[in-house]
Amino acid sequence: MTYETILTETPAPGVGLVRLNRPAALNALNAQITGEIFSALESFDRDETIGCMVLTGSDKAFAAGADIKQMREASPVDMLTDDFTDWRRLSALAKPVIAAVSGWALGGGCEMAMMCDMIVASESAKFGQPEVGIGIMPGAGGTQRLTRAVGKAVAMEVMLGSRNLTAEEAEAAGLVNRVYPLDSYLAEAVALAGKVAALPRVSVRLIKDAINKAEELPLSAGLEYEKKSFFLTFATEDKHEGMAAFVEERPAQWKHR
Ligand code: CO8
Repeated sequence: MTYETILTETPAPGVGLVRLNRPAALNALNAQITGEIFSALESFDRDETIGCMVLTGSDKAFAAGADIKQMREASPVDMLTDDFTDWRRLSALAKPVIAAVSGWALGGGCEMAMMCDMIVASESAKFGQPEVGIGIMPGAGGTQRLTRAVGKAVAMEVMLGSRNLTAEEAEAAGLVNRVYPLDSYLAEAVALAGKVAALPRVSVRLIKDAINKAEELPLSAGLEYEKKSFFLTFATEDKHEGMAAFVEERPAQWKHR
């Protein structure tokens, strides 16, 4: 498939990388770019050679938010019916996605990073939800995911106090996994994705799913959900291989089945 606003590559074994490529608009998000991002990630998700994805932008901007120039004339019905506002396709991916964020991650850009499973940031990354400044509010999870990640006090300040979180602050607040210098953050994100891709994929998939359920379920239901998934891992070939390899003191050869 040919894309116009993103680039795709496989920079390491098992790793699929999607790079936003609208530099003139600081990777502002519209229907075309989000559609292409979702399609490319879904295609890696279906690809048996891929075990983990990386979503990145440029050093200057992961994404500076939804495209304000295109939203300017939009009606509520336009927003409701436009594919651009349905980001469930990103949350529905079975394989983990690591956001490699540098520069601006604002509005929908911050929300897209938070929809990923881990965030690796460069020291120059800035996370913010400035929608109130253009007379709207976050609409793709900002009030919910940022609040869960960093707590009410910081979330209020970000959304109502025009405060952007630096990479260091975002890491301290629990929004970001790791911060690296500008010249190495992407390589580090790819290396992390490579490590995840080398793990037995049925377990990886079930773990991702169960952790995401922890955001939504009460503890007793979450524990029950986890236990059922745990039992399911005992049906995999990789469970037999992993335990045999441990006992025989040799590296496991995963079949991802
Ligand atoms: N939309 C459209 N164009 C943009 C955007 C954007 N969000 N951000 C930057 N651009 C454009 C600029 O207009 C400029 O274009 P041009 O060269 O043609 O004038 C170019 O990118 C470079 O930008 P700047 O010259 O402004 O660069 P600076 O380095 O001076 O500033 C900033 C960088 C601070 C990032 C600044 O561009 C800015 O404030 N951008 C807007 C940030 C913003 O408000 N984001 C939130 C948008 S609203 C949103 O994301 C809602 C999401 C809802 C999702 C809903 C799903 C249900």
